[in-house]
Amino acid sequence: MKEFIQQIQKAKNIGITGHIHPDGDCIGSCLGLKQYILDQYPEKTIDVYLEPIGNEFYFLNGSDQILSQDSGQTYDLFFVLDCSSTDRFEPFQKMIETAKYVICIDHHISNHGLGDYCKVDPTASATCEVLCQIFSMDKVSKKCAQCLYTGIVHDTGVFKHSNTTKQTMIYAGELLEKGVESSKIIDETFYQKTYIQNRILGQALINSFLCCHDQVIYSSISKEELEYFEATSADLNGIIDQLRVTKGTEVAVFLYPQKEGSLKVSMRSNEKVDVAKIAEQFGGGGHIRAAGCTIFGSFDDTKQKIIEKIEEQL
Ligand SMILES: [Mn+2]
Repeated sequence: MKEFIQQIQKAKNIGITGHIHPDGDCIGSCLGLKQYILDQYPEKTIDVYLEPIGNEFYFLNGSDQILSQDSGQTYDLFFVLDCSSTDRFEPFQKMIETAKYVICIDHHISNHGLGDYCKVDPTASATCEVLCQIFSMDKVSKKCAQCLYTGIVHDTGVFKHSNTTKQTMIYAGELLEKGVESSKIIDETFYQKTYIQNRILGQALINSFLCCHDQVIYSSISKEELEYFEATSADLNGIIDQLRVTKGTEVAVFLYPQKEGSLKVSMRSNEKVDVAKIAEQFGGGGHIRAAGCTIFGSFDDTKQKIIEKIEEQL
């Protein structure tokens, strides 16, 4: 990718961001890209902008320098990673608009092109995997590899989702060779849960019910429950994946309220239903088997709308 290297060489200062509610792939790709550029061009100024990240990711190099608010700076080059639409980087939109050149790197099938140059590979398991394609592996340091490996681990659900290909494993193997602490990353960033996270997961499982001839499992967490458990939206990661493994179900849906009064809808499917298509109809996006959207409305109305769309596909 000539464009990638040329633009980096030209730029004095570079901004990097990913999507709101940053997950492992978003954080890993942003910090991995920063590290990769710094390893080769230590003189460049590179700032990563993300909403606050979970402390399980603090071991990644550069995580302590992440900026969570628009600094008002103008950048020569801005990278938007793991983001399929503009509302997904909304807190930093102004800086992206004023940047001289914007490169988007992503793997969401719902990404129809962002920025001045856009590289989207929907067959890649993670944005970190797309970065593996772009980077020269011999120039990837251990610090960078830790970030990329974390992203791949998270978006593949530890190499278990159907997006895990032979190529994913080849890249993961190459990253292992860099000295990546695989067990630590998998245990401490993926499986470990805090007491609060476990309790709210339990509540979500209790709240769940089956519908559409037991093919759909549906659950939600209310604002009152979030307050009761002293949980934030970051504590809800992983609930949808636990719902998905309910034997006999095809689709899992999970809802929770966001700050602005909207509802966040996460969806997973196992074999048939294209949940990205449903999410797109509500202005969201994602992948065929994992997608999400934001809906303004009541829990009941939203439930009806989503179930209707799922039923069309079942
Ligand atoms: Mn991703």
